[in-house]
Amino acid sequence: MELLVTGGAGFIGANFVHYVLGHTGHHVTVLDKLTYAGNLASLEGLEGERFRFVRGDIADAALVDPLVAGADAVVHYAAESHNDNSLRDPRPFLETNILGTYTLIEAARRHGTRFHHISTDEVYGDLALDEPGRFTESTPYNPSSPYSATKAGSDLLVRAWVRSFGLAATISNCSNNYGPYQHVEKFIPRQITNVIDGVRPRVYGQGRNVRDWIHAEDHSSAVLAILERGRIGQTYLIGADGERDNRAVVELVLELMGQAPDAYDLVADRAGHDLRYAIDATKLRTELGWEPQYGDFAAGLGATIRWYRENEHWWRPQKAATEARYAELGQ
Ligand code: NAD
Ligand code: TDX
Repeated sequence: MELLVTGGAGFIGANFVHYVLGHTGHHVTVLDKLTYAGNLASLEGLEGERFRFVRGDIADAALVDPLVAGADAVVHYAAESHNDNSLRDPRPFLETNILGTYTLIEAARRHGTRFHHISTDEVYGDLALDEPGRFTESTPYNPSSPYSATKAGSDLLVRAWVRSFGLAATISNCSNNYGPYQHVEKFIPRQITNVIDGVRPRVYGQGRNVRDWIHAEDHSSAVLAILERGRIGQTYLIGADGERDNRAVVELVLELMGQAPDAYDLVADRAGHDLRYAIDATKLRTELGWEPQYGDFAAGLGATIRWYRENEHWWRPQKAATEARYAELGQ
């Protein structure tokens, strides 16, 4: 297959590109605007017969149209992805997540191109800490932040294009990813790189918020399974039973990096901070036979810490500016 991967210079998109080139014979074209979050270094050395990179905006219809026409399938990762940024300036989230997705599905509809839309569990809002249930494909949408509201909007556009225009699309909603190539604005890489810099990790509020962690490579294998074997028009939730609160995660980072487990600070909370996300991935597991490979979180986190230690040239250019933005918010 000829795959058009949007946002392939970002964290999860880059992991997917490496995964596809390593595990299949598919060809990949990445379309990425290279915003502050995109990093060509994540795709270094891939240029060749099976891979090419195109710089551009997914909301640019004239650029998008021939790329979608030439692809057998579009895998749509490109997004503004950081909740904290969406609280400060929501506009780019509407432009990329809503108008960008609209531009892509219009092109896919014109050319009859298979479309897979990448989304998040945050579209479902949050759960109470003691709630026994988890998110399923039939949980009602209830997003909390400008980021998750625009992701929810993009999901609903894709669903409408399936129903109204017969778009050959699938959707996946995944839980929090960790692994190599993640921007230092995000929780786990921020704390790893803080410790490398001799700075104490910073945890929002009381640190009792729960996230359901999955390794980015397990996300990639799930997306590939849905792309190759998923039923058109269906949504699949992706998660690997990795619920942990933020304190537990940061304490494990500190322990794995040889620091005292209480060597972190509690700082100002995020506005509207979702309490807990949790995914029930039964449909993906039973229908498509998908299984995660990174069952051991401590081992996956240890490998991620090693990656950040060994790839300082990759993250160092973003670190100071990212911390300066957080400092303005007291975070
Ligand atoms: P990221 O911020 O690391 O990467 C986003 C990429 O999209 C960047 O390379 C950026 O340059 C590109 N981009 C942004 N706007 C663009 C535009 N207008 N045109 C073209 N390219 C543009 O994000 P990520 O964490 O890798 O997330 C990727 C996708 O996965 C997003 O759709 C996100 O909602 C979803 N997701 C993320 C997580 C997570 O834990 N990070 C979990 C579930 C779902
Ligand atoms: O310094 C920090 N301290 C802290 O306590 C940061 C950056 C975050 N946090 C908390 C907030 C969250 O409870 O850690 C948790 C994870 O934060 P983020 O890495 O910002 O992720 P989150 O807001 O959960 O959203 C992520 O998962 C779902 C991705 O950024 C989204 O793109 C994805 O949709």
